[in-house]
Amino acid sequence: MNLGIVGRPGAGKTTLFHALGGTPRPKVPQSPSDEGVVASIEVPDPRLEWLRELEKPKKFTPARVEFVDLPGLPPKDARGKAELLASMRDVDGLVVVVRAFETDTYPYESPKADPSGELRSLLEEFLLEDYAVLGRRVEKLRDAAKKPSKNRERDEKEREFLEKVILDVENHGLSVGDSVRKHHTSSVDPSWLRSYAFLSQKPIVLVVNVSDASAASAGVQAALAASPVSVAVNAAIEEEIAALEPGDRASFMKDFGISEPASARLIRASYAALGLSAFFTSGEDEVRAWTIRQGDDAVTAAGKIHSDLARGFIRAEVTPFEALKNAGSWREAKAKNATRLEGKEYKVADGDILNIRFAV
Ligand SMILES: Nc1nc2c(ncn2[C@@H]2O[C@H](COP(=O)(O)OP(=O)(O)OP(=O)(O)O)[C@@H](O)[C@H]2O)c(=O)[nH]1
Ligand SMILES: [Mg+2]
Repeated sequence: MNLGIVGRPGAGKTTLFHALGGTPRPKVPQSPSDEGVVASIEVPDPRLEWLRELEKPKKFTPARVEFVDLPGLPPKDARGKAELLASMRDVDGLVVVVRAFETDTYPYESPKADPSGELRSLLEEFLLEDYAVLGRRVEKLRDAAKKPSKNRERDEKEREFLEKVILDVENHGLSVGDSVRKHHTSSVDPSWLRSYAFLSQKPIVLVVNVSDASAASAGVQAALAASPVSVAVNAAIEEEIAALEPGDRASFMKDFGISEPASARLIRASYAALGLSAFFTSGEDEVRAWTIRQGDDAVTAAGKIHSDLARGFIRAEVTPFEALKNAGSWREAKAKNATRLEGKEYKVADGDILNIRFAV
């Protein structure tokens, strides 16, 4: 699962990518598919750190999520723009970066920062792109309907579905994504949706790239409020923090009264926006976070650890992280009956510590 970092040229996407822990891109210009543009980033989790303190394990393995640093989306038609939009359709989620810092070192469209305006124009462009994809597909299905085909029935169903979406977009001002969600029934083949990969269907995490001067401004607050998931980040400062040695990082943050970098919050928000959550396994050999989809059941979770655990699943011993933390130790947790037994269908909650009983 990955998120593409997108936005206008110079909004600070690459700076943010480095701040998240992505390695700097080599000086030579590269194509978006090249190394240095994709990074698998650890999901910082204070709960996992707490378990590390408790167990002092030989191995420590946080969850990871992948970020892709994409080129800036020019506001006007430009060479390569269609390819860029297509590569945005390939990712599972979007981190949309808008600029809320003033500087004269970069050739911006306008020197004045306008984070809300920038967001609005980007979202509008996503809608237009989706609408174009929709139109092209319907056109193709209408052409196909004129010729004999063994897929006729299926094509017809798909065309009817897309025409409903077009009506919603044209008459009710819905985004393609919202309309697709509205009409999503069992008759809608999930493979259609995967192949359209509508931008307005993707989860969005908004990053308002602030400076010290702009951080508390009304313009920034308004931009942050415009998206259900949003984080204010000073990408330039965060990039500096990320470049420090771990020891220096801690003292730097202490000096500035920061308990954790904003990028840590951003990574967690991105992970959750993708519909992911983590359960833990915890012992003296290893403390580890495992990624599942929100709502996955205990057998599915067990299968992440090893297929044998899913195949021979008997019961899951479940200890919610907070219960262990409140107890302070495994011994106390046991005394307080903090661990319960759950069956195959149990929906694993974020932060559950699991021990799978199995037999093969
Ligand atoms: N003052 C300030 N400058 C920043 C900040 N973030 C990025 N910059 C500067 O803005 C310029 C562009 O930053 P990049 O991170 O390369 O922007 P980008 O969005 O990757 O640009 P493209 O890839 O060309 O679209 C660089 O000179 C950065 O140093 C910030 O938070 N504050
Ligand atoms: Mg860049």
